[in-house]
Amino acid sequence: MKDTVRYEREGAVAVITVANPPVNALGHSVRQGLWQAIERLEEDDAQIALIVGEGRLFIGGADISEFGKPPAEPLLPDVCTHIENSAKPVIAAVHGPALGGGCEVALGAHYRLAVEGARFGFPEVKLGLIPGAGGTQRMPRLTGIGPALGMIPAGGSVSAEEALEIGLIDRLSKGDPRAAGLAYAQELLDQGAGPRAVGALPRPEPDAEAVDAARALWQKKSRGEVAPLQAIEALEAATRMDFDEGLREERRIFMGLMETPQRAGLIHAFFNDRRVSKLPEIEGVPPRGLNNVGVIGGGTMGAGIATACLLSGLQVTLVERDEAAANKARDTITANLDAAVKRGKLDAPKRDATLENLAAVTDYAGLADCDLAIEAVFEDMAVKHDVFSKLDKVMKPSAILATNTSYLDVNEIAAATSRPQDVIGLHFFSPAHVMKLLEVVVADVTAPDVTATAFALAKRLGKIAVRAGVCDGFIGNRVLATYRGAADRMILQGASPWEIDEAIKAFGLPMGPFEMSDLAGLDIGYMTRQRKAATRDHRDVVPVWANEMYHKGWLGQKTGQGYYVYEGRKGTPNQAVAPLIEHARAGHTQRSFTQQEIQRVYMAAMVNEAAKVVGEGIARRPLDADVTLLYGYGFPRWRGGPMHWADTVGLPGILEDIRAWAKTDPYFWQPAPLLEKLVAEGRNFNDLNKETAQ
Ligand code: 3H9
Repeated sequence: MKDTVRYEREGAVAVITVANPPVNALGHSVRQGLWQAIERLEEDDAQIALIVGEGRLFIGGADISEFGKPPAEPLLPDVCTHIENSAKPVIAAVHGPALGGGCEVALGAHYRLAVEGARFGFPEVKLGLIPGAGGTQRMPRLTGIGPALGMIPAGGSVSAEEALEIGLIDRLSKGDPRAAGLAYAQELLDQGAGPRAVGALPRPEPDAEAVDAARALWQKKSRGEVAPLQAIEALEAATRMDFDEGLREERRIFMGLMETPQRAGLIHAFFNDRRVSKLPEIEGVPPRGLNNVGVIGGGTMGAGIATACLLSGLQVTLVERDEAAANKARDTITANLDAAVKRGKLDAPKRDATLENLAAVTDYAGLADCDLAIEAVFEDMAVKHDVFSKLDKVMKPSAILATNTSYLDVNEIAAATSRPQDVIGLHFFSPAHVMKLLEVVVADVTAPDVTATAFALAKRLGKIAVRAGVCDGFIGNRVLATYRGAADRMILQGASPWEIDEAIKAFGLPMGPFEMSDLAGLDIGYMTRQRKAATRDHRDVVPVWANEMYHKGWLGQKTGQGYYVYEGRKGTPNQAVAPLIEHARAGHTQRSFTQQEIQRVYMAAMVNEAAKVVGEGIARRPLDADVTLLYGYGFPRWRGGPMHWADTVGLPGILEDIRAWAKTDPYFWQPAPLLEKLVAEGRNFNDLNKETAQ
């Protein structure tokens, strides 16, 4: 077994170092090492112990990759209790993050010191769990229930300074945690300080009002996610149970959550966030240098992209067609940055300094020094060709030329230049400085270092990049078009837009498709239908009622009515839409739909199209589709993503549904060949993820 915990003596102090890179996760060998270190402490003549983490951080938590496997002893709660029961005092000296089980190890110690830059957090709910090694019982004993209710159900964290303020730690220091810890140990020895168990502290005062408020908040916020509410139950238990009983209650809830599909979905999402950028084609390929970014077009999208780049410290040159448009773009960017100041993401002096990195110009010549140009102009191939031929003339030879198109053929755009290998799609989602997803659209001859640079840019911008191939809509919008199509078909068969929205929200999405239309504007959908009109198959369903709504000027939130009538942002169903739908239903057999039926149809359409996207190589792996839907389309993270969800419910059942529906609508319900293949082979999407794992 790896030697992941070291025990060394520094005079009277036993220094216990957790050394399990990259994040000192508390895997089996670390738990065993910590257990043995405490045993050894009892046996030798050291008078006090100091626990530190090696590398960038103290301890990143339990080893998530062990979840779902049979637990191996010693279990983490027992390790923490073992530390707490030590007859000699134990100090935890924390630097960097102490998360989840890492925070719990620190709470098992008798004294806690943190150096500047340390953070204490309980991210367990983000994995569908609650702290399971005493965190819900020890934290409120130190801080009172209030701060614990603020942090644990939210999966939040506090800085070292805040931790000191709320009583989570005893001391704040600077510099090297080992040196600071040794000095603290000497002080404690000089004082003759003994062990001081957090578990021996009195129960925290009950606070029914705070508990009720937290329950109400998380019932509203969690949209079907169970862990935050369960965390509140465990914290409430701390106020009325003795420590040991509270620990058992915490364990009971923790083990119950461990068995849930939500835990599996969230952990799938956790690892996918990291796997999505691991692609053989860019492994070991150094990205090109990136300091100056050009943005062409200063509309909502261009200004958002410029804001995102500025916020990550890049120099930005924005090109608009005239002075007035350039000034307007600057105003939009300033407003975006002001909003960031209001949200506390930026302070005013930093905003002013950031704005100094922006040049808004009217001449493409201003882009000559840029390392990357991102075009965000009108979605029309002729316009794009014009922009790219201008970029080709002015940009330096090593520069990357990117388009933010959301559906146009990137190969065709690249063909307008003399350097198609330097052209790539960077599909941002609106608002571009807020939304986390970036689809990196790799064209036929895009050079690997251009793709590597796109992934490096996403990382710098704090975004999640997904590689996509070229097709209409790439991964996300192509899948969206299909499940939207399924929703329109259900309308013709008798479901109302409001029933569909309710069913989709009950599944866990923040919005249904028709609320989404209202938010985006019905003109967007109308324009897309116009664009596709020439190539549309006669069997495609056209939502004629939506065309009528467009012609009536019911464009959604921006005009005060669409599928809903709005007072502020709150909408109530717009009954005036019903007769338009009724008219469109002529000739279609009507039936009623339950919420489950709506969800089944909608999800099958999503999964089937995503399977086509993977089968055609537009998405490299099922996990790429999962990440896209999670970060760009509000798919509930606790369901892991549509492909993970499909694996959970079983691919044969989904295929069976699709085949049954194909009997009456063979055009829309064409099973994805990949789905058929996987079912025939008795495999699932995750098997495919594993096959492509490196
Ligand atoms: C828990 O503690 C439960 C307990 O209450 C009770 C138990 C009984 N385990 O993110 P990075 C991997 S629940 C296993 O890129 P960074 C990660 O996959 C746990 N592996 O680094 C990646 O692998 P690869 C509560 C983990 O510097 C590599 O480490 N804790 C774990 O950007 C580097 O990760 C959490 O939820 C883990 N716990 O950020 C903390 N963590 O290189 C989760 C990471 O093969 N972790 N890996 O792709 C984090 O938030 C960040 O990793 C951290 C470092 C902030 C620590």
